[in-house]
Amino acid sequence: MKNPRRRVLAFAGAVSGLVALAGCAKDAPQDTWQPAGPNAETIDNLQQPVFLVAGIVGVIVFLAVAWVVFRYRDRGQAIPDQTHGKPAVEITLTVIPVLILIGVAVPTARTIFDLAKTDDTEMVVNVTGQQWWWEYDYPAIGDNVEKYGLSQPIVTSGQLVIPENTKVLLRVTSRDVIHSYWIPKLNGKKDGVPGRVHLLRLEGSKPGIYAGQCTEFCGLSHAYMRMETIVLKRADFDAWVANQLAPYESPAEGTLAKEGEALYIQQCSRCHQVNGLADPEGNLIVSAPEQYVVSGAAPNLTNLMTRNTFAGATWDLLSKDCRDSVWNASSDEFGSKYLSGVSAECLNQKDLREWLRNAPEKKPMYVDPTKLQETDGKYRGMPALGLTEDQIDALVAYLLERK
Ligand code: HEC
Ligand SMILES: [Cu+2]
Repeated sequence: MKNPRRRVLAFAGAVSGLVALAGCAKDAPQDTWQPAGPNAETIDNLQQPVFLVAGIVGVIVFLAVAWVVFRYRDRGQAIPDQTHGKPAVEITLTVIPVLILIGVAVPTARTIFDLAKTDDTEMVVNVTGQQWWWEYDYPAIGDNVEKYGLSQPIVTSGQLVIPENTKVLLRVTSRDVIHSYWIPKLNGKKDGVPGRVHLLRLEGSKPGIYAGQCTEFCGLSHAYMRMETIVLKRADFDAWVANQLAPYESPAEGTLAKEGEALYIQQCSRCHQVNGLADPEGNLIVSAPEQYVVSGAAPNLTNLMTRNTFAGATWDLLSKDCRDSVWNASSDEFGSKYLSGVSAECLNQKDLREWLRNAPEKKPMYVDPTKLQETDGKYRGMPALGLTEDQIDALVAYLLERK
C-alpha cells in the first residue's frame, strides 16, 4: 500500500469499523437497544423496523450511486444527448418515498401517543434540573400517600428510587437553564425548562441501577451532570421510604460525629437541609440556599449515605469493591445490597474528602470566583470553604451517620 491516499482511506475505514464495533458492546449502561421497561420497549419496537427500512434504503442508494459513478466515469467519451423530464421516473421516485414515509409515520404517531399516556399513573415525582445536579421531590399527594406511604414529602438528589413495575410520572422542570432528563434504558429524553413542567413516564421491570446523563448543554459542568434511576422490588421500596422518613438522630455526645454536627451547622446548613437537625437550643434549622446559590437550591443531605453516588451522580460514595458488589448484584440480591447504603468500611474517602476540600476544583462551577458580583454574590454550585483536614474528618464522620 504505497499510495498515501489509500493509506488514509484504510485508516479511516479501520477507525470507523472500531467505532461501529464499540457501539455493539454487550453491557453498555446507556444503551437504547437494551430496554429495561415498557416505555423503552415501546420505543425499541419502533426503532427496530424504522432502522431496518432506513438501512435497506441506505444500502440501495449507496449501491446505485456507486454503480453510476463507476459505470459512467470519465473515459474521454463524448457528452451524451441532453434530455429534460421523464414523468414516469419522477412520479415513481416521488410515490415510493411517500409510501415509505407513511409506513413510518403511522407507527411513530401511535408510539408518541402511547408514551404520552398519563391517566393510569401510579406515582408522581417532581424532578428539577439545576447546575449541575438533579433534585427529586416525592410530593405527599394522592396515591403517593395512599398506596406508597409517602406521608411526608421526600427530597433527594442524584439517584431516583422507584418501585418495580410501577407507572411513575416525572414532572420535569429546571431552576436555571435548560437541562434534559434521559435514562436511555427506561424511556426517551425530556427537557427540563425553567417555568414549564414537562411530563415523562418511567417504569422499570427489573431491579437494578439505570444510568443516564443530562443531554442538553447546560454550562461549565454539563459533563458532570449525571443521574441514575434505581428500581427496587416493592418491599425494598417500602423499606427505603420508611428509612427516608425516619426521625433525625443526633450523634452520641463526645464523638467525632458530634463535633461534625456542630461544624455542619456552622458551615453547611445555610445551603444544605438535614431534616430534623436542630441547634443547641432545640430550634429546627432550615436551610436558605436561595440566598447563596444561583439556582436557589442545594442537595438535601438528610440521607446522603443511602445514595451511592454524589455531586450530580458523578463520583461514587462507595469504594470500588463495594460499588461492584451493588452494581453487579443479581435482581434478587440487588435491593438488600442497595438498601445497606454506605458504611464506614465502604466509603470512598478520597472523592468525598476532595469534594469537601475544594468542590469547584473537582467540578468546575464558576470561571472566576472574583466575579461573584455578576451573580449578586451567589455561587454556581458549591464553593470552596477552606476547611482544615481535622474539620473534614469530623464532617465525614457526621455525614457517615446520614443514612
Ligand atoms: C453556598 C452553598 C453551599 C455550602 C455552604 C455548602 N454546600 Fe455542599 N453543595 C452545594 C451545592 C449547590 C451542591 C451541588 C453541587 C453539584 O453537584 O453540582 C452541593 C453538593 C454537596 C454534596 C453532594 C450531595 C449530593 O447529593 O450529590 C455534598 C456531600 C456536600 N455538598 C456537602 C457539603 C458540606 C459537608 C458542607 C459544609 C462543610 C457544604 N456542602 C457546604 C452548596 C453548598
Ligand atoms: Cu444539565
